[in-house]
Amino acid sequence: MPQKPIVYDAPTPEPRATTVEALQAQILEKLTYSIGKDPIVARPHDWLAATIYAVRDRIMDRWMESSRETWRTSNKRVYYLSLEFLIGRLMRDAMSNVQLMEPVQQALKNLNVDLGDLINMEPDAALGNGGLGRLAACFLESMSTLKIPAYGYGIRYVHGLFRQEMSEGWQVELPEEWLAHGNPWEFERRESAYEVGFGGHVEPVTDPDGLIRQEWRPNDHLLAVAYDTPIVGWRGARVNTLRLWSAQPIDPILLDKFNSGDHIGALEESARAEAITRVLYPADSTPAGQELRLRQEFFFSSASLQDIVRRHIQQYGDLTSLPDKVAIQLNDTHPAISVAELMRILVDDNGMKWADAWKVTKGTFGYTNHTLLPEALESWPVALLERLLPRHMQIIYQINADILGEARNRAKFTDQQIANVSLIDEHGGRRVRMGQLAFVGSHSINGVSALHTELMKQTVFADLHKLYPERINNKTNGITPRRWLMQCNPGLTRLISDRIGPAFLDDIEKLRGLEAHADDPGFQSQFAAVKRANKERLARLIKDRMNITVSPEALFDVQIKRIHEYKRQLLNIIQAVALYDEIRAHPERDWMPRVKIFAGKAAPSYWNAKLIIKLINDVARVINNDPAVRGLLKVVFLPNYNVSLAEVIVPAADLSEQISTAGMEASGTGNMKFMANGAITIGTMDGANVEMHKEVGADNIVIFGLSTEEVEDKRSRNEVPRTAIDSSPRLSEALESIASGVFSPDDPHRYRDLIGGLYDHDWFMVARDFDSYWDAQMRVNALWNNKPKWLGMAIRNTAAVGFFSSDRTIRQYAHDIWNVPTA
Ligand code: B1H
Repeated sequence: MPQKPIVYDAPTPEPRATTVEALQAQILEKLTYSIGKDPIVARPHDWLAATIYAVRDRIMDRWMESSRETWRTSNKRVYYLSLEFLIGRLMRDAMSNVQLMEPVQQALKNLNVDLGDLINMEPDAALGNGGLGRLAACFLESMSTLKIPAYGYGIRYVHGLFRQEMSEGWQVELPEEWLAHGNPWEFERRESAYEVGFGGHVEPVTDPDGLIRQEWRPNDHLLAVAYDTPIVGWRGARVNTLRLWSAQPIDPILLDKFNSGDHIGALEESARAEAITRVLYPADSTPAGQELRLRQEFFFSSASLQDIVRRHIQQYGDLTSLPDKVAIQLNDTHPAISVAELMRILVDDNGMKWADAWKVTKGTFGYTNHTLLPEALESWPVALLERLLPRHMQIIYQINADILGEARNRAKFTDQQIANVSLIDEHGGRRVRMGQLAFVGSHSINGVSALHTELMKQTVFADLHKLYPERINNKTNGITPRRWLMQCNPGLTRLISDRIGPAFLDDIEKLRGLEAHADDPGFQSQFAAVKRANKERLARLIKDRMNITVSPEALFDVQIKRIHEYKRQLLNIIQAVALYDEIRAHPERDWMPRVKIFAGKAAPSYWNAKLIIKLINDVARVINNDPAVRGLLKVVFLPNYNVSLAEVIVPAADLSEQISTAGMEASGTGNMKFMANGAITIGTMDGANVEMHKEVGADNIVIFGLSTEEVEDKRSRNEVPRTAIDSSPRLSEALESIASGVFSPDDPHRYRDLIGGLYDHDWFMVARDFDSYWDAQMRVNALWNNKPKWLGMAIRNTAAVGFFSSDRTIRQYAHDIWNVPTA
């Protein structure tokens, strides 16, 4: 059906007023007419929904204006394809970005409702595992802030990342239910639904003009239905759309089955379809190789591309102009099948010549790599792809033939180099390497920190880099200063503004102006007072949730992130044990109180990570209850780490633990959040820590440990860790106490193998970095005992965080990769 032409001057309603009176009246109106609740019986959740509806209305006008403008100006659009968007709560973010915090707070107060209570009631949208998903969320906000016409595309999981509970110190996973009370932020778009196929066969068909085309005839179909959420930028600069797909059956009920009495069978198709978008896979950094995961990947890639292509054709009529008007960024390899799907759409569905289609494809896609861990590189068995996506498998083979031809003829590659660039991995059962597919199908391939990008060139993508030397580039990650400074730390934001003026709110580099005040005693004491208030809030949370009393006077030493061996929570907890031994052995020394705070989830199938959580809890129980420690050391593991919890912990941290084995953390972004909030980093020269060290200066960060090259060298020589352990009495004693059951008297062998691994291979260099880490922690103690020194360093960290704003990152993507202008 032909679409109606768009009339740009169609009438629009009056924008909503933003006075307290108007908001108060509208919240009541929403409660009554949209939610159907009498204010005298309304429950807190009803007030939350009514408030969100009122705030949402004030974003609608800008949303429509933003999309009208893109149609009117024919500006290029950016599409960010990501299987994860770890957004967290939306209400405070939205209110703060459109300057509604104060009037809404007052309006609710007049209605006897506390805004803070409502904010804490909103569930987190936890549609992501960790850094990769949170990066996507920061990017969406920055793209709106920088007025880029952008869309996020992903999956509307019914269950986000599992809820973590503790049972005797062990992690237990429970389903997450963010949609239980409905989702007032989303708009279901039944009219934007696409069919997505799986399986079936490929048939050559002859066109009327005699050309032979391949046509894919899937035998399994379902619907992708769009749900849109508005994403508003700072000061309402622009409102973009996050479009999440939900899988639904084409026939909700098979009536013939139902009528013949098979009532369960009648719903089978529905259950099978809905399974695709039911739950987020909970493995961070390691892909789940299951068929359902591949179905998720293709499902959202196909729906997104159909939507992009439909919009483009509607506006521009043909697809050769796609790279001029569309940039698609692949967030890791999870959407990499898009390369084959776009080729299929161009060649099979639109009759484009292969070579032209390949140019269009490469011109359109960019690929971001987020990890080089070998176990994390996605690959799919050829047999599985062939069964699920037979036409895509053919296309992948054809792309591969072209690439291998280029490698052999143009670049004169050796057989080994050819094997390295091949899309097919031949080791033990053929598999398609999604990283290689994403690489060859993109004009830009980027890493997420300077170090990581260098390692990409030297390791996984070395030969592809030789073949296409202009493609790899770096885009160091960033975080949005709105959520991670202004919203989560209003006290610090006010203090900075009082001191250097509010210009930093719009130009974060202006934070550098704080350097001039870093050693000013008056400013230091105000800075310390803000930190103190944030620590008191966290101490209350720890008391409420864990019934552990911690003193806000103590140094808050924080490691919050996914639990992973390469992130080395084990190194941190071993140091706690060594400190415990030392405090008891030398009670006379001038110890300063420290609280080690941990939080993070382990992938449900990752045994060692779960065991490390148990170890932290076992050590915590012993240390926290030992009177000989006299409260000088406490260990706290806060359950169910998520974005909202991070927003409370980060502003309260004194010390930020960023201690991954060098070469293994692609970037890290938690490191940047702590830096913004005036914590000092203890860290290795890994990921973005390297650039933080450069920005803040060597005097304002505590660095320790082996370098990437030293780690590589020790691994390649199969060096044994035993000497490092034997030569360190402090480490030996701590390891022996853990391994012998001092912290697990109920099961003395619980940690034997975990600790044994440090003696045999110690892949993550925990033992070999221990002494250096210990010394660094003692430097931290000395700094803490010199408060003016500490505060000066902390202030300089906030002052130097500007580079790590996701606005800077997005500007670089926009200029170097997408070729779109920014505000
Ligand atoms: C990162 C992942 C990841 N890298 C596979 N890779 C996943 C891989 O479900 N899966 O299959 C999920 C996540 N996540 C992280 O990305 C890096 O470890 C961080 O260092 C980095 O800061 C972050 C953002 O670039």
